[in-house]
Amino acid sequence: MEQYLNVARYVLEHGRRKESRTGVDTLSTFNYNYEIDLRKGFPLLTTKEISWKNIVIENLWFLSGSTNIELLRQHDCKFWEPWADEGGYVPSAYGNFWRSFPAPNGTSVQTIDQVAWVLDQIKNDPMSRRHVVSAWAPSNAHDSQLPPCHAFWIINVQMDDENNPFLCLHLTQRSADVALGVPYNIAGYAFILELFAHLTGIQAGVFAHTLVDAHIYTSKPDGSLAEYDHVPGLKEQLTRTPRELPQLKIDSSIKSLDDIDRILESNIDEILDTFHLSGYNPYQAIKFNVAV
Ligand code: UFP
Repeated sequence: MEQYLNVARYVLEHGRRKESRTGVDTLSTFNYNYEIDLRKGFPLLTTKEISWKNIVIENLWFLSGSTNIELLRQHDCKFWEPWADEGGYVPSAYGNFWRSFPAPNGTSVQTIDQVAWVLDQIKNDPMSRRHVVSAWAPSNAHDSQLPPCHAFWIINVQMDDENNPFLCLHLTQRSADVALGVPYNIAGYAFILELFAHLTGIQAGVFAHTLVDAHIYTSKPDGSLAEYDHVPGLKEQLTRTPRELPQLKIDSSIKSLDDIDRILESNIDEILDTFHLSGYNPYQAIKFNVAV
């Protein structure tokens, strides 16, 4: 996927050193945008191996609306371990905001299911420009340990040359760790877009990504914290030529959001049969340490 390598190349070239919350410095740039056309294949990075299982499990977990990482633990997905309390609870889990955003006092409902609403709107009023999902709740974000990074997304229907509709998704990501987070964020939202296309019967089209602060973690000028330096691994990745993208096929048994909850009860083989990825032939993984 050239688009990803271009982000990495751009931030390596133009990023300016900035201190970060984690104590590890970054090379940082502002406002990088790109698009990926899902009609050309599923954008799972081929220039290093990415765990498809983790992508599927994390995103199904988001869609389930859960705030407890028990399900991730069952499937050995460790993304949320640093952010969970002893009972496995995470207060900014995306799913809670997607599926049960707190409604203001005095409204007729207590919480708002943004995902169900958007799916319904796409079916009933596809050309609407209001298919928005926000995970940013100031009341939570202002004292959360990890407020949402991929905070705001919009589904939009466009028409192709034959006048057939196709479904697009634009994601605004406030903070983007190019080496570690971004490949998962691309694949995660491509997965959501493919799933929404499947559920609404409109072909999946373009995923567009705005990275507000795109950064690469790096060692201090004196060479310390070198274990968090992502520059060498990214340079290694830039020597690799992207391979053909894999294809995703979602099983016809997935017809509604309820089917997501049902499939999450199944074993991992059944889940990966239902969200079947074929033709994935990546280069070997590259180890990057997370700056927590
Ligand atoms: N980060 C991502 N993608 C994610 C996620 C986190 O890139 O999906 F959850 C990175 C961005 C940043 C850090 O390096 O995690 C969050 O730190 P902060 O809240 O200080 O921006």
